[in-house]
Formats: sequence, C-alpha cells, structure tokens
Amino acid sequence: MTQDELKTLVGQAALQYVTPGSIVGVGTGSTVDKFIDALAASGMAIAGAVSSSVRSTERMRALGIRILEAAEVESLPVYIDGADEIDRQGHMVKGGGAALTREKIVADLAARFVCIADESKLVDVLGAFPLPVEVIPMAAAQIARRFHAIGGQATLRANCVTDNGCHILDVRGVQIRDPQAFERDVNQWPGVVTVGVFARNKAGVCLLGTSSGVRTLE
Ligand code: ABF
Repeated sequence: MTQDELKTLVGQAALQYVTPGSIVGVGTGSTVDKFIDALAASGMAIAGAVSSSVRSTERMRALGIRILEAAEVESLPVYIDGADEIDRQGHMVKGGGAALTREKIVADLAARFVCIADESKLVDVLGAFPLPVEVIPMAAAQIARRFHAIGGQATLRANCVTDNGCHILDVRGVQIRDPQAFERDVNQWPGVVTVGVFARNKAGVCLLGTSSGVRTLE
C-alpha cells in the first residue's frame, strides 16, 4: 500500500474514537486531512470541532463541520492528530506542518490523544526528523546558538510564519533520549514558544497504518 493509502486507512480508523454528538479536537497535516474527510463522509453528527490550524479549520468548514474556539470548551473527549515521529511510548515529534503550538493547546484540552500515522513514523528514538521549534522571531538566533551548543544544527524555516505570527527553527542532529526532560528544558529557553516534542502530553493511543492493516499501540 502507498503512504497515502496507509494515511487513508488510519484516518478512517480514527472514527471509532469519536462519539456522536461530541466535540472533537482536530490536529493538522495530510493524515489528519484523511480523518477530516472520513468524518465528513461518515455523516456522523458531532457537535463540532476545535481546530489546531487555519489549514484544518478551512478544510472542516468547507465540509460543513462546525468550528468552535478552544475558549468555548473546558475539555474534549478526544484529540486526533498526526505526527512526524512517534516512539513506542507514545512520545512524538510534531510540527512539520508548523501547527505545533495550537496542536499542543488543543491536545491539552483532551482526555485522550489519538495519534494517526503511517508506519514510517514509528521510531525507536526521536530525533531523526528535524525537530521543529516555534520561536519568537527576535530570539531565533540565540536559540539556534543554544542548539548548536548541544550538537544541533538549527535552520530557520524559509517562507514560514505560523498562525501565531512566529517563526520555526528546524533542528538537526539532536537525539532525544529523554523526551520529557528535553521538552521541559527547551521550553524554558527564552523565546521558545513551543518545542515540537510532545512527551508531557503524549499519545495514549497510536493507530499505525501498515501494509497488513491498522496496528493499535497503546
Ligand atoms: C501534524 O501532523 C504535525 O505536527 C506533523 O508535522 C504532521 C504530520 O504530517 P503528515 O500527517 O502530513 O505526515 O500534527
């Protein structure tokens, strides 16, 4: 099966975690696009969705799905999102789609984080994918120097301004062996808005698309 077919498979499989009449937290990316399309096609009546990006909002609105602001809800039963990497404990690297900050915000509202991904995203150790870090523009250079000091090479993502008006550094060369400590430490660096390690709030369930079907990791 092609990667696109695997994404379709898990996008469809995620529907089983959506309760009719509920409000769903929705992530960002091409795999999430498959979930949005499957949700719309299913005809399932939901109360609405809290979105993690302009991209997902526009796709859902075009398909007739009601959008609610994060401030309108106090909690969500589930958050469905993709990842750039996920390890066997459910820790993720995310942010390839430049939506990591709002993804972390919406995920924080949810009782359950369901990650949907094709098998290429499963790794033993996080860090092969260039780590996205959303930064306040004025701090980009000094944050890049901090990554250099720990063996990383940070580059400013070209032509990218996030939905929050910030910039993205993509950091190569860091192996993230303790994701929770790494997320906690980098989050404290002045100017860091969000580091693309999702470890404190990791995925409780991962639906992994494989050529032999959907593997459920939990
Ligand atoms: C999103 O899912 C981003 O955090 C991550 O970059 C993306 C993965 O994109 P795709 O599903 O297109 O591979 O949540």
